[in-house]
Amino acid sequence: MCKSGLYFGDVTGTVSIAHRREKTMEKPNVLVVGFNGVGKSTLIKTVLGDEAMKKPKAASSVKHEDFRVYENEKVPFRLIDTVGIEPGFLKEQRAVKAVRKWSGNTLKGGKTEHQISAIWFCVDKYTSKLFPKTIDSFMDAISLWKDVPIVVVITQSYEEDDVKQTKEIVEKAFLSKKKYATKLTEVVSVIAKPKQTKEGEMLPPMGIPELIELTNSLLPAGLQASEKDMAKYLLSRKRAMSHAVVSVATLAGITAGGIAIPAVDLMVLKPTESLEIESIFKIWGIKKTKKAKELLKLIVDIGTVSLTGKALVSSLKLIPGINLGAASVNAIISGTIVFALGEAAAYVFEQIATGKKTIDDMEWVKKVLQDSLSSTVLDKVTFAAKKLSKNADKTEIMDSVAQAFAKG
Ligand SMILES: Nc1nc2c(ncn2[C@@H]2O[C@H](COP(=O)(O)OP(=O)(O)OP(=O)(O)O)[C@@H](O)[C@H]2O)c(=O)[nH]1
Ligand SMILES: [Mg+2]
Repeated sequence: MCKSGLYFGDVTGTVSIAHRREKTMEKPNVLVVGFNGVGKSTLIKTVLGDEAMKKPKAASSVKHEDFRVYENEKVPFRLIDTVGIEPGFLKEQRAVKAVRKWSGNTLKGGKTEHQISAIWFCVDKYTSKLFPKTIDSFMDAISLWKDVPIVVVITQSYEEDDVKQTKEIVEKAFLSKKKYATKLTEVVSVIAKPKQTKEGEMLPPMGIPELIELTNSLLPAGLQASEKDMAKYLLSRKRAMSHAVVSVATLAGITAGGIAIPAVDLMVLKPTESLEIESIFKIWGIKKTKKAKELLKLIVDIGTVSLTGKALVSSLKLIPGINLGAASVNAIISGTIVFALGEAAAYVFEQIATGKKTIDDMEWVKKVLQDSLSSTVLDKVTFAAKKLSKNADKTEIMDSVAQAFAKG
């Protein structure tokens, strides 16, 4: 089996309970609301995956420019993405009104397919300041759904202090009235997409598996996914999040290494690789013990010593049909190594997190890393180099590297 194939797409071969159930019972819906630009759509994409975003389920009989319903077969709930509030609050009311109509119409007919089972209220550190002023109007808008639990999702939770402050503001607003307080189920914080700060720090996605599990636990008992199905799905999400980190790091590697010198010194990639490995490690939730720190160090060290830019450049020169400048060649090599290392690390962390391997088995770790770096890297570099045109920019280089790995 091709190792890189493990990291693309979802867990296959599972006929999930969610899927089987779908034929007989409609899935509950989770309404996602919040101010303009807080990250609702980004969050939904991370929870359900890219594929689900391509085909929103049509909301029949009402205008649905105001909201979209997304689902994927493995998640036991649908997510309703609304258009966020702009100053003045009118738009939000319109979106929620439209959902209310969609939901209410079928309820009257005795059907439950458009029931709302939970609400995610998204805020970020900026918009939380407006929250105390708008909570009445928001609670009024959702008043149709009386006993529906509300989960406040603090989006783009990069700084601990900001999260704490946001949480306090939100909780205070909910506690201001008893009927609001009883609805607030939990305040969770998430990062839906990796972010690289100006200081070069990398912030990996976080809180997503927890939010999915929490929401599952809020669904009516008969509609919840089983623990086993849930665990499988969360695994696939962690892979997707690791992959997102690998992409961001690869682009950083392409930038750092893409310089016009005869052969890139791969040591320039070390800071990027360290951040990449550390970020992926966080996604997998392995305890940061002394042993784990050794593991991280080992991975980064192997990443920087198993290959040399010089050897790769010379091998590439022997292959006919490649006519690229030095900067492009170095960029491809750098990107490929950061990519390969990240994917291999994600594989290692997954094996450890799922108990298939122990953190003590450093020999195995070395072997996995050396295998993915030594034999395959030249193949991938060659593949990517052949695809590129002479004046390719960073994004094109990134795409060609990603394609080299996607081909298996
Ligand atoms: N790096 C990073 N960027 C994010 C995250 N969440 C949102 N963004 C960015 O913030 C911007 C707004 O995000 P959207 O998901 O479109 O926000 P929205 O709430 O759907 O906005 P409206 O649909 O206009 O109400 C986009 O550029 C996103 O890429 C995150 O967790 N990490
Ligand atoms: Mg949106």
